[in-house]
Amino acid sequence: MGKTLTMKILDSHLVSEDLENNKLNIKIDQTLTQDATGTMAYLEFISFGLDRVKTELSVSYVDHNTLQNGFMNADDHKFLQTVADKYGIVFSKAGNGICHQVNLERFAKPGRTILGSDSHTPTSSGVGALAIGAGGLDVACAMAGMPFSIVKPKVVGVKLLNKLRDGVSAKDIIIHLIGLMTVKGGVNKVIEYYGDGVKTLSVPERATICNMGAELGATSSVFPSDEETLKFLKIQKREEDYIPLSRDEDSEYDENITIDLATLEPEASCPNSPDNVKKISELSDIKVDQVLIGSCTNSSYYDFVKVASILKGKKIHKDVSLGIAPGSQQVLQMITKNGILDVLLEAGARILESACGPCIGMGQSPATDAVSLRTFNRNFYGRSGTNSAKVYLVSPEVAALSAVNGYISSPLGMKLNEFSLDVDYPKCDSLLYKPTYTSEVVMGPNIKMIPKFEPIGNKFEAKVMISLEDNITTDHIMPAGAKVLPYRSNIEKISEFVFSNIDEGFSKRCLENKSGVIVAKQNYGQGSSREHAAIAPRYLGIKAVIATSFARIHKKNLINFGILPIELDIEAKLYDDIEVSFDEKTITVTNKTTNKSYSKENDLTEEEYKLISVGGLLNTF
Ligand code: MIC
Ligand code: SF4
Repeated sequence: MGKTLTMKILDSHLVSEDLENNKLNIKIDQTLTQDATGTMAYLEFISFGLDRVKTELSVSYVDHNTLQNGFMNADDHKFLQTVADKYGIVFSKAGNGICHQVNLERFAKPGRTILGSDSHTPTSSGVGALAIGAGGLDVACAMAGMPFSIVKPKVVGVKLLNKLRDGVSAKDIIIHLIGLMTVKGGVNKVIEYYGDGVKTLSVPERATICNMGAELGATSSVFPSDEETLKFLKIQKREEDYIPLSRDEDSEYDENITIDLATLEPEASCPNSPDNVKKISELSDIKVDQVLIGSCTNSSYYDFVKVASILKGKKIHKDVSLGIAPGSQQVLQMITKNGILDVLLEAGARILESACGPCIGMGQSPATDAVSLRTFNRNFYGRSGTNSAKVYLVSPEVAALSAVNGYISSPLGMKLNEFSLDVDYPKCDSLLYKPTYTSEVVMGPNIKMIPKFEPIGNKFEAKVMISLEDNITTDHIMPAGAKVLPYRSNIEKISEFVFSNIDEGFSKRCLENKSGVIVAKQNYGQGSSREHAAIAPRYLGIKAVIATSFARIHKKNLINFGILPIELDIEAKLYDDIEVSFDEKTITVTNKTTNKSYSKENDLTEEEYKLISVGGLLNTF
């Protein structure tokens, strides 16, 4: 039997295989970081004592926190720039664009492994790379030349048939798939696309699909490298990076899904979860207050061609605020040169910086109870900065048409070809800096070294500090947004905000009790890769998270920082007294308040057990 594309890339990067635990250790060719996770990742890298990175390419982007309200963000940027220069990392300055968009344009290569400290790193898989999101410490280890360990993924083959109809978008393909598979359906799986429909999708469309594969909890997504990939690399003036790559015809998938593109219609992820999917036709009487077009999911030139085709000669509805953030300098230059920017301005759009911006709650928070249509990838509770807002995730086409009409509208059947895709793609390097290995690292006062954590021990007592339901996101655990992001390099300060959107007293309660556990149900820790969602609770004295199941990246982050993830479905309320004891073989959890005991086989690998025993990965260096 032949191989899937996923297994071809994994096999060509295999360093070792842990058959007993079903894990693969793979070589990482390229890494990327962004500012909000990068400061931690580089503090960790520096603590290894190496003099330069050992990857083929590492890139440090500044795109998340560019508000600079106070000295903190700008200090972070300076730190990142000097670290990059000293240790051999390419630096992408604030203003150059969103990490995933720029990485796709400038660096991602077919057949390469890319590890990024951001959950949407798989965007780069749109060119046939295998790009994976991870916590900062895992990326720091990869920069130090260490292999990255993953659960050997199940490969889901998604067969795409036929061609999308006019007005239906790549975004609708992935929203549809998330509706089918749910936000936990992709955990420890790679989603591999194949079939005749693949060749009808350009690289930016494939990147949109791979990007939002993160919302399935998938390890990654992947497309073949074919004629379309070559075309994309040619227009990006890096044809030499092309290699053809595809699955063997006789390869078989662990799971199979077929999507007939010709039958899809525009869809939306409704509040507050990407898998709460409905057809746009079912939502068409909903009045819209805000429309935002951008983010790493939909901010390519390709997207703006569609948007401008809809907005040409039109004005947005008077009750709608339309914000547009081009994904990169390149996209901004192109829409400027090709007349698209004029169309957007004449329609009444507000042009935002090429950065994550409102996607991570950095500005543009909607009004109380407002309906906000966004071309982004996450609509988790509170993420927009307004807890009562209703955020719908939609395609750029739906967003633009709805901005004009003032209510959710379907573009099905609209021909959107007012502007050409066949234009020059400028190579924008003015905000990209190659390392000179000469800088000294500059560390402002808000950048604090990571606290040292003691091991939790093999037997401990703790109180339940919070008891939660299914699908708790890292946005619940460690909110982002304009108020909190400035403290991403300061664990003590950021820990004040843990669970603050849903439980204001959490951090104070933890500090008073000193030893705590978190109890939750399915898919705990879905969403972002931010390791702060593990480090800050650890700082507050959390020793274990007891959940029915965990999201991949977050589980690893917990272990990396010495918190024990226990996969158990237990009944427990706030302040219940819990006793945990574990060895290599068994874990026992006793709820002393209710007198119930739960026991299970310890499913940590030897390596993970060792990390918990010593208090986390940083204590091993
Ligand atoms: C996100 O989309 O939630 C982020 C912000 O990009 C995160 C990273 C972070 O929290 O810094 C992610 O997706 O990993
Ligand atoms: Fe930035 Fe949003 Fe993409 Fe995260 S999802 S990288 S915040 S644009």
